[in-house]
Amino acid sequence: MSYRRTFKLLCGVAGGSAAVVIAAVTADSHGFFGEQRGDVASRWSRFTVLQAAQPAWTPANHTPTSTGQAWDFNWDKRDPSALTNGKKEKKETATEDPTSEQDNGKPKATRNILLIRHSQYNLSGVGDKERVLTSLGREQAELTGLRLAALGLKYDVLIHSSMTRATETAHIISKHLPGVELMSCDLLREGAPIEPVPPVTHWKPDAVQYHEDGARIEAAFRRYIHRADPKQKEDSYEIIVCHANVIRYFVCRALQFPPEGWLRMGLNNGSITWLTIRPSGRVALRTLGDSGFMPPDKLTRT
Ligand SMILES: *[C@@H]1O[C@H](CO)[C@@H](O)[C@H](O)[C@H]1NC(C)=O
Ligand SMILES: *[C@H]1O[C@H](CO)[C@@H](O)[C@H](O)[C@@H]1NC(C)=O
Repeated sequence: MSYRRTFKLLCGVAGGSAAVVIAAVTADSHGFFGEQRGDVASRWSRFTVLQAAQPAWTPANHTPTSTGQAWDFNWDKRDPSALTNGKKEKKETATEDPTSEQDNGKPKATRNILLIRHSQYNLSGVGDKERVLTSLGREQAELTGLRLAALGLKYDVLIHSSMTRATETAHIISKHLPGVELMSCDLLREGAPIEPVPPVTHWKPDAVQYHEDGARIEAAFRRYIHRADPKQKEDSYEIIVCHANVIRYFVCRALQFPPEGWLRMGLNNGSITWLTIRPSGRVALRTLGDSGFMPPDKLTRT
């Protein structure tokens, strides 16, 4: 249980001592108090401390505060109201026609993007070509393909990064989705999107790598993650098989979270991350790194 959740639990039950005790036990078993688990007496003394602290926790000092950042509805530069603003002003004196081209220019469909992390590959391979899927990786891709098929969605296209591991994963998934067009794309290759905050010591790409990959991965984001075109009549379901860094960066950008936070998330191999983009430009993350459809002994992360 995270600190945040524990905190919420505690806040939600101000005054209810039984629930406070439960929350405190949970917090304690997770080292929340920064101590080893002590004897019963010392635990009870901690509860006393907690309960004594309750009256001070008024809504005024534990309500989360907003950062004040608004949602940018024109994040993909396809917001029709932003596009037609200029025209509208010029046409101010013209008679209002609700069926004008302006109205027809509004997106109506929802886009669903299912981002799949490639499955496990041979890390000892030298260069991309040798980094082929392991036998477990091939099994994972079969499971992901079965899952996508079982979801029964009307997939429009299966796009994959041109790297070997993503291509292999996509081809295995493709067997389970007959008739869905396969496309390869260089923009989706793995890379270093932006220097992560906080920094990590085990992974330190050169500045030039961020400089090159960052622009490319941002280009991939702009190419694939946007609201539907006004001409699109029906909701769409697109599968993109790519890489953990690319997917995490996409999620941050799509949700308008700080992009440098991408490394705070982890994704299992073969997992499904599902973004929904409404015609209004609203974005929802339906699942992040879902791999619950894989038996635990098939799960891998790093
Ligand atoms: C992984 O790649 C290395 C280097 O090419 C190779 O020696 C090794 O046999 C490969 N392992 C597997 C399980 O394929
Ligand atoms: C999935 O794929 C490769 C290695 O096989 C790694 O780069 C990832 O971190 C991830 N994990 C595992 C264990 O496969």
